[in-house]
Amino acid sequence: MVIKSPLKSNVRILLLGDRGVGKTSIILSLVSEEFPENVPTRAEEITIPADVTPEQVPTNIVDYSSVDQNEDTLNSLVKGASVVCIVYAVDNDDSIDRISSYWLPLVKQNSLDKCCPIVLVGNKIDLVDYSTIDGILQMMEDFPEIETCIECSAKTLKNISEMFYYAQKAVLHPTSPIYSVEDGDLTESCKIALSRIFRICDMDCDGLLNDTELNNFQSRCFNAPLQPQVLDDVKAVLRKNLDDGVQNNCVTFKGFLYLHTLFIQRGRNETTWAVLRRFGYNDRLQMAKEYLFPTLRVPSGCTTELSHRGQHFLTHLFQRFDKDKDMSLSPTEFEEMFSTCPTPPWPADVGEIVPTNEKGWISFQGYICQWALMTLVDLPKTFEYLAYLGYNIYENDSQVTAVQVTREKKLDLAKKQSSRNVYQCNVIGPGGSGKSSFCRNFIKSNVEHRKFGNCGSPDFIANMVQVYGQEKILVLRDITLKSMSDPLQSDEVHCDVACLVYDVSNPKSFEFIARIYIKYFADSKIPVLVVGCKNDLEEVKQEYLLQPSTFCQKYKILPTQYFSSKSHSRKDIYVKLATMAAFPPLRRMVHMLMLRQQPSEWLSQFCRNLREFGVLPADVATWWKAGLSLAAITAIGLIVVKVISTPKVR
Ligand SMILES: Nc1nc2c(ncn2[C@@H]2O[C@H](COP(=O)(O)OP(=O)(O)O)[C@@H](O)[C@H]2O)c(=O)[nH]1
Ligand SMILES: [Mg+2]
Repeated sequence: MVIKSPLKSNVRILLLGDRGVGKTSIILSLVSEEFPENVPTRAEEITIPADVTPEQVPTNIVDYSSVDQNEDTLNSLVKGASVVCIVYAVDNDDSIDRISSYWLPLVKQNSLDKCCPIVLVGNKIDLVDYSTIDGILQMMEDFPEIETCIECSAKTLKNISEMFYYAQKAVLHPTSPIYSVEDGDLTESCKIALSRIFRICDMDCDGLLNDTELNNFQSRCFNAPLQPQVLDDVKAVLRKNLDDGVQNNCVTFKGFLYLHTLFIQRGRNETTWAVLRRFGYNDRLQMAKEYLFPTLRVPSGCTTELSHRGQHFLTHLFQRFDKDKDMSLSPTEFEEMFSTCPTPPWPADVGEIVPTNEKGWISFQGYICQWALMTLVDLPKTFEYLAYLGYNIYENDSQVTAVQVTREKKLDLAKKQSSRNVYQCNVIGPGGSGKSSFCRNFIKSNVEHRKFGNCGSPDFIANMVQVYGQEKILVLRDITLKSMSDPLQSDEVHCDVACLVYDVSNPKSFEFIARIYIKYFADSKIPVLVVGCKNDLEEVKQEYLLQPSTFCQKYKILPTQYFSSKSHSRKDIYVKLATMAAFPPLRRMVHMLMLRQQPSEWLSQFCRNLREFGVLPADVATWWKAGLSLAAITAIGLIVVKVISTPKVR
């Protein structure tokens, strides 16, 4: 799909100028293709259908006559115009003087802030053998709102259709945003936009555009590759006019800017505009909202993740900028990667959120996690940054294809298996229970006892975990309960798996999460894991009617997992959480049975898991080793499931 440039939906051309200069004649000769001998004072408004205009935009042509229209009408005509053609007669100096003394100020007054482009039209060239263009060019320097000028004759039809084409172009491809006639150079914002475009096209990041890159650029902007001869011609022009427009047979940024300056100076604004629009810029050279934020409907109960195309694009982006191939981004590499964005999407120092290397530089894994996290919690930002980074150009499509909306949770539950690749785990517990250390331990390989900085602990932490050989991303959301009666918001409850955290050394800690469990999770389908933190301290009796172990038994949830940030870090808890998220309907770890693996692997994995989670005596594995048939083992497996899943409250 090629994205159409966001052109205007309609062009309104108004002809002004002194009486008798030939406005009405010009309009009528355009329409009838012959010079009208007898003209009315004013032509009726004419609509030219889109398909017969060069730019395929419906165009209205509006005439004005001081004889039958008053000043108020004139003012409102100017306000409604998208471009004004000020007509003068080349044989009438008065009509030329009145351009600057009367017509230009009048247009300026009425076009308020929208800066209506102006085309100067010298009519009746059939009557003289000289040109007025030199004097007009001088006027253009004084009035930047004048887009262009043209001489024509309604009588001989010379330049009549061209004049309307220029007027149309002045609206659709205006000069002033991209080129300053005064400075004879591209405007600053145009240079900034072209610099982003240049960097996106510079695939090998060497600061130059080689033939392949130029060809890709051309194909993407104009849907046709460059002819080899054209490439040579372009470079020849650059070599002739610039010292450093070409380097190692590649086009430099300076050369690239020079080419655009040439296009514009030769009246080919539409070329530069086509490039700018293709890269998302609007008429004010800002990136258009529709381009940055495409609409994607995300029904409730669904989440958003990167699609294969999105992941592929981002992986490739990483490879391009990881110049030293150490699978992490140094501050310089990071800065360069996001140099096409107004600001980086996240700070270079993200070591508190995702995995980094030992220097604190974001690793490839961390980078993917960070994108997954952003796509999960802030989809518009993902769209915005994909656009800045050139996704739409590389993939020739909107950013929507970089994202996939996951299946509704209800369906996941019905199928007893999550289709998601990114799971959100809400880690809920009272302040000081050790939640944040638990979250932090997920991304830190070495156990550090450092306190969080002033900004406190981050709300989200993401890392990859293996769930039965499949790489999944687990996002931990840190939610602090300030008081026992603190209610949870709906988004704090809804997640793929909940982790309720209490402090084993604090007798008042468990009641917080017990209440939360009963109020929000007991009747929900969300799997829950209870984690007792600070396991290195002495466990105390909880001041609650049930002790954690009895509580878990009563509500048929997995036994409490113990964690200490001071001892050897337990990564298996995160795997458990991800596994529970993957197989949500079964609260107990018996959902391991749902795995689709090779029978032998399936069984050994199954046994290992059951033992690990303490639901099977250790010697089951010995039965297996003793050579019991596969079928028998499967039968045992099923019996175990049955026994465990039968409700039995003790
Ligand atoms: N020789 C010549 N006469 C023209 C041309 N265009 C208009 N006229 C004549 O100039 C007079 C005024 O034209 P008109 O269209 O009514 O001017 P308006 O008042 O600006 O609308 C008419 O007599 C036209 O025939 C032209 O290109 N060449
Ligand atoms: Mg007229």
